[in-house]
Amino acid sequence: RVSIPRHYNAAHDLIQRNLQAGRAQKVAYIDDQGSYTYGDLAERVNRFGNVLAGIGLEAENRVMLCLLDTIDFPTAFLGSIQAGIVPIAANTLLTTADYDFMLGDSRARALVVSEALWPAFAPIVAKHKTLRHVIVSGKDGKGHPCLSDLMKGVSAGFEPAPTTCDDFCFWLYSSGSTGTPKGTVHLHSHLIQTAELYGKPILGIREDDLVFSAAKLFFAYGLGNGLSFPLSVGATTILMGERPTPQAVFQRLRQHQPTIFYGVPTLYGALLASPDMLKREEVTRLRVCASAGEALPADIGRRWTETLGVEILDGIGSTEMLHIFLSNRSGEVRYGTTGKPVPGYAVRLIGEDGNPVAQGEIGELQINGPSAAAMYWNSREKSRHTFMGEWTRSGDKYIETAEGYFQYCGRSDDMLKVSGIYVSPFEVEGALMTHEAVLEAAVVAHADTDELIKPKAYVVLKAGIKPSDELAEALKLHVKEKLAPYKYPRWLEFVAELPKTATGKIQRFKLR
Ligand code: 3SK
Repeated sequence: RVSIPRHYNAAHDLIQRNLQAGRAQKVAYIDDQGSYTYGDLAERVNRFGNVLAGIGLEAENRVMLCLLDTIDFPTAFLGSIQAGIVPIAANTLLTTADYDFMLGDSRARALVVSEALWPAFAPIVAKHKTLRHVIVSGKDGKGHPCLSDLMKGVSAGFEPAPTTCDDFCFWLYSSGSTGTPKGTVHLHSHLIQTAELYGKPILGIREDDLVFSAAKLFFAYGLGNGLSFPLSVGATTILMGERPTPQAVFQRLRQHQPTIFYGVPTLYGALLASPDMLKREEVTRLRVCASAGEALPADIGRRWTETLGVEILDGIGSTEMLHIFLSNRSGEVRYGTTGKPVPGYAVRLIGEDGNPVAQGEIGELQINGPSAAAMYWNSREKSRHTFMGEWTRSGDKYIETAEGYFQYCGRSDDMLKVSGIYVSPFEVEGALMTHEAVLEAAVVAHADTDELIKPKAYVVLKAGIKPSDELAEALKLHVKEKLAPYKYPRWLEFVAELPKTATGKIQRFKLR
C-alpha cells in the first residue's frame, strides 16, 4: 500500500511532480492537433480551474465531461480536480437517453462536450435545471462558449483546492445487468495508487516511455493508461480523437513508434486479421503491450507475440477498482489466463455458500485494495451489495490453477463484455421489443471465430410475420439506432419460442 499524505490533491500532485523534476519543457501529450509540454499542461489546467471559478462553480460541484481524446480531456479532468470540482468522465459512445439519465442523476452544474458529440446533448440540456453551463470543446460552440476562448480570457495562475486524500475526486459511470448506470465515486488517492501498484511495477512504465492507448480516456482502463500512469513518471502520451479502427491505430504506431501500447482483445484480433498488420521491423521501439476489458483469447496473444516479438500483458480491472488488480507479468506470461494478483491487491474466490472455494474450483472474484471506489452515487442498495467493507465484488467467475494463475470463467450475472464495454442483455432485448414485428427476444453472449464475445439475439416474431434475412438486418439496424451502436446483436436467429422456467423467466443458459 502506498502512503499518501492527508492533505493531497491528485491533479496538483500529477502536475507538480513533473515541474519539480524539471520537465516543464518535456512533451506530455501529442494529440491530433499538436504537442503540449508539461509546462503547457500545467498552464492549461490552471486556466481551466479559473474558467470554472469564473462561471461560479465551487469545490464539490460536479462537471460532466463528454470529450474525445484530445488535450482538452486532461485539461478539463485535471483542471476540475485541482479546483476540488468533481469531473464525471462520460462514455462518448452513448445515446441521448443515457446522457439524459446521467445529467439528472449527477446534477452536474456544467457540461464540457466535444463539438462532434454535441448533437446527443442538444435535445436535453435545457430541461436539466441543475445544469447551468455548457462549454464546447471545438471551433463552433453551437450557441455556447468555446473552451479555447474562455481559457484565453483567464489567468494562468491557480491555487489548488485544499482537498484531502479521502475527498471525492471524480466519477465514472459503470453499467449493471439491470437498472440504470451507477456513478462510481473515486477519491483523490486512487489515481496515484493504481500508478504505483500496477503502472510502475507491472507495466514498468518510466520517464522515457512514449505511450499510446487505443482505449479512450473516459474508460477507467484508458484513464490510467493515458493519464495517471504516464503523468506519474513524466512519460509522453499520444492521444487519438477518432475511433480505434485498425487503420487509425496502425497509423499512430507507425508514425510515433510508441514503447507501450494498450488495447482490448477485440482490437488485437482486428489488427492481426488486417492485411495491413505491422511487421516486427516496423515497431522496433515497442517494449510492452497491455490488454484488459475482456479475457484475451490465448491464440490472439500467441500470434501477436510471434508476429512482433512483444508480449501482451493481459489483466483484469474494473471501474469500481479503477484499474488492473490481476495481471500477467513480463517474462511470466501465460496466455489464456489473467495472471496473478497485482501486489497491493488481495483477491479471493467465493463460492455460492459465501465461503472461499477450494483451489481449482470456480468462485466469484472479490478484491481488496486501496483504489476501491467509495460508493455508487444515489444507489445505497447496489453500493452495499458491491462494496462490502474491505472487499469489493467483481461479478466475474474465476478459477485458480495449481501454479497460482487465474483463469476467467464468465460472469456471475447475465452481463456481456463487448470490446471491453459492458452490455446488458435486457437493454438490447428491450430495444428489439420496440420493433413492431417482435413479440419476444432474448440476448446472450456468443463467441466469434476469434473467441471474442458479441451479443446474439433470439427473436420470436408476432403472429403472421414471416422471418427473412431482410427482417433480421432491419432488426439489427433498429437496435443500432436505439442504443449505443456497439450493443447491436451481430447474429439474429428467429425461433418459434424461447426456453422459459415454469414462472416465465427466460432460460438464457439454454440459449447460450
Ligand atoms: O475491464 C477491465 O479489465 C478494466 C481494466 C482496467 C480498468 C477498468 C476496467 C473496467
